[in-house]
Amino acid sequence: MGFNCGIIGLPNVGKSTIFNALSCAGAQMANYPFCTVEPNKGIVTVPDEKLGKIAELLGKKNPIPTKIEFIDVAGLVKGASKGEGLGNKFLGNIRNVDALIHCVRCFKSEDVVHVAGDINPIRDIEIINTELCLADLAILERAKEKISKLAASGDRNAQAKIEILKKFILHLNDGKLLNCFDFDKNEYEIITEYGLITSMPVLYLANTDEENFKSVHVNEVKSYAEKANSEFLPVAGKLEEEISELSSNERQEYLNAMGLTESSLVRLIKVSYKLLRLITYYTAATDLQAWTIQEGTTSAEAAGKIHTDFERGFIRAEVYHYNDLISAGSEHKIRETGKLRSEGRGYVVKDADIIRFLFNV
Ligand SMILES: Nc1nc2c(ncn2[C@@H]2O[C@H](COP(=O)(O)OP(=O)(O)O)[C@@H](O)[C@H]2O)c(=O)[nH]1
Ligand SMILES: [Mg+2]
Repeated sequence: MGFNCGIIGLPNVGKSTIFNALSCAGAQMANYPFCTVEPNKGIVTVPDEKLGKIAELLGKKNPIPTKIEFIDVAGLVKGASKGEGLGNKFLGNIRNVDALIHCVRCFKSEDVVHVAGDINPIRDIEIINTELCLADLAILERAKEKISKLAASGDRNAQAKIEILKKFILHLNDGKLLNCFDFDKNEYEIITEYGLITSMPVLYLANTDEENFKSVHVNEVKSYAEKANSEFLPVAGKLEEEISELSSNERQEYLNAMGLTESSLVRLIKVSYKLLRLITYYTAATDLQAWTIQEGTTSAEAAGKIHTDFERGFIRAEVYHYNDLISAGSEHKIRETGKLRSEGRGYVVKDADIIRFLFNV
């Protein structure tokens, strides 16, 4: 299972343009194929320089990279949480994603109508965030209502849960997203149970024309993201869409001329990785394969990502690090120099660990 990001924002801010740029760029780069599974859903291979190196040193053919899914969610409008537009359906769609890419319009264009009249990124962000808060509030109020009888009858669990729900409600009523709430373990369980949208990490993507990368509007989005402890990325959506349609030589020339070393596709994936606190580990017992997990995942949990049996029957993990492989030059040398470690189920997996799971089923 990979990770997925929903692209949200008001109508006409460039969501589909960016999705198209991603899918075209991916379709053209043999190394990072993008596969459109539904008109608004695409899966892209995560660029990974280490994978090729490992394949070379371990003598593995056709390594399997890890993937991220992007979903172009149709435009949210004011009142979406009350079912305006196609509101509820789309809010339902984004409950299942791991992170949100909030596309904000910073470009001016006489030809493209702005639903709220003029260019005002902070107002736009707040329209969307208010809808997301209202949608979560509705869920929390309903949840509270549902267990209130039980709590009134003296049920300790229900009472504790209601206290947590109330804290979340207070936080949201303050106009703040739950992703800046400092959860403890019990609170986190409730977040997961209800799939609360505002608890997801957000990347604010300022969509602008290339000459306006440092404009006042883009800077407003940047400071907003900083204050919200969120990631920020400026993208020239329309230009990227045009670039993605060029041949690969022309595209490289274009990027060079713009002083960019990598396409927005690669940048967006890298920022999404950071946003989601994702790391990659590798297995090579048969095929060489990259796996995506969140920081802090233990070896038994990581094994469970491959197969639930692996977690249940976990015995131990044989681990070495990518850097050790690079300096040793082969797995044989790794063993010889004692760099191969044996780790138990509680070992916290590091980025670029190469792991062999031993299990018993
Ligand atoms: N000038 C300019 N136009 C853009 C940019 N991004 C998107 N557009 C245009 O804005 C219109 C709406 O874009 P679209 O991606 O369909 O918006 P969506 O409703 O958010 O999916 C299209 O005509 C795009 O070509 C941009 O960065 N600059
Ligand atoms: Mg669209």
